[in-house]
Amino acid sequence: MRLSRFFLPVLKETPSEAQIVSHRLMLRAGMIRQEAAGIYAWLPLGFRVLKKIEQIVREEMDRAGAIEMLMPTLQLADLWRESGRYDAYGPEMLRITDRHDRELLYGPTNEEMITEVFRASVRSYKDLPKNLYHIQWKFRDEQRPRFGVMRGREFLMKDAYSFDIDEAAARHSYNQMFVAYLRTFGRMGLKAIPMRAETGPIGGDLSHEFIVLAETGESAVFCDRRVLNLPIPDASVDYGSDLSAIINEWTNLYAATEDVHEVARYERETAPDDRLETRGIEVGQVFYFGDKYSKPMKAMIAGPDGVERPAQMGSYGVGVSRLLGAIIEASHDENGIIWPEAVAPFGVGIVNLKPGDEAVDAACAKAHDALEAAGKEPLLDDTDNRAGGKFATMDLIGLPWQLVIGPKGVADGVVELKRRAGGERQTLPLEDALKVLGA
Ligand code: 5CA
Repeated sequence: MRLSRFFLPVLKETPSEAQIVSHRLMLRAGMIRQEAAGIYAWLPLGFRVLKKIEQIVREEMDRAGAIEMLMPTLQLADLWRESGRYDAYGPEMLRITDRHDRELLYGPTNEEMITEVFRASVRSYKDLPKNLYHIQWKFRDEQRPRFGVMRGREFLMKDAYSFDIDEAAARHSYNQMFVAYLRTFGRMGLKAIPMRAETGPIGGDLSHEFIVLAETGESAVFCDRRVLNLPIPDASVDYGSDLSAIINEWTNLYAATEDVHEVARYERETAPDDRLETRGIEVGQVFYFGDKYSKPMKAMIAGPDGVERPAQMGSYGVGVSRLLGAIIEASHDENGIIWPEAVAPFGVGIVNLKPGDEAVDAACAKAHDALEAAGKEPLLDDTDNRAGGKFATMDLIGLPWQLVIGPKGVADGVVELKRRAGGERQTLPLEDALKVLGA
């Protein structure tokens, strides 16, 4: 991609409405634009990251055996009357009336709809287990939308729903999602700690929130700091096997959000030196709620004994759009964002220090095309902005690598390669730089 053709409306000034660094950087880097309180347009740079994050979530869901589908954003109010949540949900639900006076709502979550989809065709234990998910926009009319994509009103969520014949099988589904979440967030370069949590309007009595530690997080959290060093299961993890050893390892050390924090237990179970009391960002939450929806909505399954019982369900959410904010909170410096490779909008930024200079243009085009062909997604700054401005923009948008090509270097047969994360620079022939970059 050439910057002259791209759309990257970076801001020079720090927007005054943004209170936390990720919100400021997303606005300054031209990733999002607020269209209404808590409602954002995803500009091309932000959209590229959103798609990368979504794809990692998808790959790990698929690996764990969940099946992707897509449900609509609008839902019938009557569906929510069946579960009893239509009135219970309160003012966070955006209620809509169509031209025929039918009551609809913009989905804040999908337990009811998936239960309806499921009960329409599944009747027997032989069809279980099933875990269905989608990645879809949600709307919650939050009282205080703030911190940009962190607490939006319209936001992108991955939500998965599992159906099982009994509690033991449902717990296995829960464990599968738990492990998939460890992997998902780990792949994005995040340390997300599973913590015991309140179930809120989703219901049930077993739930974990996955929390990225950050001073700017909305939840106060208490944990044993040794949890930060636990190993993340690798891609060869067998989701069909008993996963309880992994779950136990991750849940034995104390970790709880303030809503369920037990001071006495915390002090008994953690050594004073291991206590970590800080704040965090909830990037995902898993719930086991049994028959809370399947019973009132009559999603009945016949077991091997022929007796019908309500399906045992769980639901599993990931805040896909919130993750951009969480990753930036965890990975930035005073000059801008530092994207982990796996979610970077482009892999390499090429800075042309003298557009119009034939030799420099040729070297830039060569680097661009080679990197493009190798799938490294280069962004070539071929604009006539000043060099200082180009460097500042590259640091701001945080691509993992910067390849600087100017007339002096080209005359000497070299370019400069800079790693955004550590700031290390090396001067080397273009061919060698391309090799380092994998092209
Ligand atoms: N149905 C369940 C699980 S599928 C559910 O809705 N869970 S949730 O309420 O915990 O939301 C799932 C995830 O969405 C949260 O962990 C959080 O990361 C994200 N999320 C929730 N509210 C917002 C919001 N207002 N803005 C951005 N992300 C949000």
